[in-house]
Amino acid sequence: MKNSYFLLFLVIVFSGCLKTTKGSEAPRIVEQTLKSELSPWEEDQMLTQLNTRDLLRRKMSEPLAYELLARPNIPQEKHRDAINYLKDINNANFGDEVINASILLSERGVALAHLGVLLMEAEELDFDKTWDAIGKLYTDETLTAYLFAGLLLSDYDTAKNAIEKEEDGVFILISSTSLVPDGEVRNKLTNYAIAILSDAETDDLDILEAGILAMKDNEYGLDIMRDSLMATAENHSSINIRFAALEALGNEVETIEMKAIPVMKYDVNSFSVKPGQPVRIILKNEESMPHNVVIIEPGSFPDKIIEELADLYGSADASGLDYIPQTDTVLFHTAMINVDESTELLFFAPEDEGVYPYLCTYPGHWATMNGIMEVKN
Ligand SMILES: [Cu+2]
Repeated sequence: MKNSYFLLFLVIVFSGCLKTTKGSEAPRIVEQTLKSELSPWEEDQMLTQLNTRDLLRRKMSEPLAYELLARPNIPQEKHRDAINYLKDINNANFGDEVINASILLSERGVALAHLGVLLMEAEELDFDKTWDAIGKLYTDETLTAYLFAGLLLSDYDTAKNAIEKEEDGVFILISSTSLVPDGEVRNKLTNYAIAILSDAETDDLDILEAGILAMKDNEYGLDIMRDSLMATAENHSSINIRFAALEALGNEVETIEMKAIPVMKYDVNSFSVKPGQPVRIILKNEESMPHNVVIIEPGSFPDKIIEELADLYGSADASGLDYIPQTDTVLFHTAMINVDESTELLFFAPEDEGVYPYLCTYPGHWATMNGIMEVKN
């Protein structure tokens, strides 16, 4: 009995709510119908449907400014115009406005790296506001990196101290180097990265990679880093890092793009490299079965490798080993990849000149899937 009283009470309250809502909304609807212009919401909808050319022809307005900023593939000066317009109507400064727009547009789920580029033009960013924005926009990694870079540009010491306290602080600081425009702050960051990278004890792959990347477009940093990069290229335990260091030094890595194609064939049946040369093989599987590329000792194709494969195929762990014989015959090999997958193999070519055969070791494939890598000066 008590329950039904309560229900009745709810019904009365609820219908009361309905009435109030209706009452308060009715005049607004009339107001909008009377206006001949589009409502901001209607204008938004209309703008999102316009192609870029038509968009660029329109007179600037608040909705147009946001629509321009939401599209990465328009000229940067248009993005700048949009920020300047918003900055004037909101009475804010340029940097604040880039941050405001970023937060607003992040709700649309678009990548906003192009706004990060604009951020580098701001004279000064407010520390707390920017730090707060980093917390809100952290899922957009590139934009976040720019926000950190913007903080460093505004107040290097304060920003550096704050960033160093973060878990990935060193990584963030080094990554920022390539984002910051040339100048005093970029030099400071470069020196910071050099100090970290020259430290023999640094073996954090992410930091090394970020550092090498930071130096890539930075002649000043590259000059100073040359020795240190060379040592990295020669000695690092990760071949990825060694290759990254070599590429940062401008050394040529020989890249071979190879496809597995129907029926059980490679599209590349021979290539040549220099002794000791860094080689990258990119294998794409456009065939209908799993495939790999296995480079073997000169003279071991076909008899020796076929014998080793026959032994392997009979063993229980053959597929677990990706059909790679665990012998000295095998020099380098890619992973076994499935249909539509691709993989990358990095290695330094043997120092000895010669003809090095390669083949696919998936059972039954060697006869049609083979080729030669010639090593010669
Ligand atoms: Cu195969």
